[in-house]
Amino acid sequence: MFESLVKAPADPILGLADIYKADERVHKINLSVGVYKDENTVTPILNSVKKAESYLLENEQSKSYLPIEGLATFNLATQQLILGNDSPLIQDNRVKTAQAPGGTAALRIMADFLFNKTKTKRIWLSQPTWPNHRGVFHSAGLEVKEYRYYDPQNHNIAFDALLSDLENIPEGDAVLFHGCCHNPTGIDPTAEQWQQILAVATKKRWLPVFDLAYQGFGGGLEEDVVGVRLFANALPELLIASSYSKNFGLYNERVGALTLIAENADIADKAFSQVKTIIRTNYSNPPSHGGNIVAHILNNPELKEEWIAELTVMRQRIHRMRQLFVKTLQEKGTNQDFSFIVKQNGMFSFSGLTEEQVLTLRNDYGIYIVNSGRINVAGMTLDNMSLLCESIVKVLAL
Ligand code: PLP
Ligand code: TYF
Repeated sequence: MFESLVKAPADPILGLADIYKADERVHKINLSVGVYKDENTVTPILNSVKKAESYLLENEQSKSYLPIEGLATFNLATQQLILGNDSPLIQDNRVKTAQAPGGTAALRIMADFLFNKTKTKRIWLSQPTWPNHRGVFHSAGLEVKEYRYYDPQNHNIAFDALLSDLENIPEGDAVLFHGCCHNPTGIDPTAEQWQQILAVATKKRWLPVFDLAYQGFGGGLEEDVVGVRLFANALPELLIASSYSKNFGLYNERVGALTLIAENADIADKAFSQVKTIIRTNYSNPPSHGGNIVAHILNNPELKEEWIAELTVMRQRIHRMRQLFVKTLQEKGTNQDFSFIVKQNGMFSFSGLTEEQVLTLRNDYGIYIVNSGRINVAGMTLDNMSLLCESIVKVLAL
């Protein structure tokens, strides 16, 4: 039966990691996969995480199953982090959260819930978006369409095109937004633009859903959820898939959450019972370790403060690298204006490099960038910056 299968294409991002690993050049630079790296190109375990882990090692009593929806302390802390400690939505029991194995699984639960339990059969994604979005929603059965998002000429959001596309989306369809740090462009709507998008959602009655994978990597923990909170407080219903992979550095522990907001407590309760049937027939219940780490940190004021400080260090390092990158490109003699890179949010920069230039950088210089021209700024360091910029300037001049 299996002999007729053809090989599936490698993931455009994860596939590059394998090629990078096999590259024997000593000066190779990895700016592809979206993983934070420190000044020594190491993806560190946060001190707050280490402390939570040693606490768990001492105090964990059992490895029995978690509930289908995961740890209650994790789920409440997640709601508070996204919606605010004093959110009336939480007080009114309109919010339900299920701990999930990463943001990806949260997105997949969202997709299965929409397709199997609601009348939504179509979802609209930004053009461009994280490549796995299409796969996840398509696999669940949803028809996947795109709305315009990016203006490559001005390196900015194509706001008029975006609004005009959103105006034409039928009632009942779902529309996915990146809560912050849009992957791959690094460009988010302003608070004013979120207001305008919300006005269209309200008028057209399509369902906004959020992917929040980088809270704390843009402006800060509060700043990065301005859009999500605006929508949550104004609309009767919302779904949010969030991830702790980046902001806690817990990539391989697989820790994320699906949060559902409904019009009242009764609807929330019923809808969430359907979410739980989806989880039950998929992975049954989430892994405990990562969720316990996050819950322990978020519910312990001292550790939470330490985590916020560590998150701030990561965010600020990326911002410094953005500035240094633009400055060094200039020093190496580029005649192009790259100042837009400083204004982008999060780990990524949409550089404007063409696929041909990206391939030349990979083949001739050992510099690994995603084919779309997306650069992981967190892969830059004081040590590799000069070689990186010199190589880019050479390739730009070809
Ligand atoms: N959504 C976006 C936009 C991402 O960039 C990522 C990971 O990079 C995810 C979701 C998935 O996160 P996780 O690793 O928690 O599954
Ligand atoms: O955008 C990135 O670089 C990361 C990498 O299932 C990634 O999202 C790719 C696939 C995946 C998880 C992470």
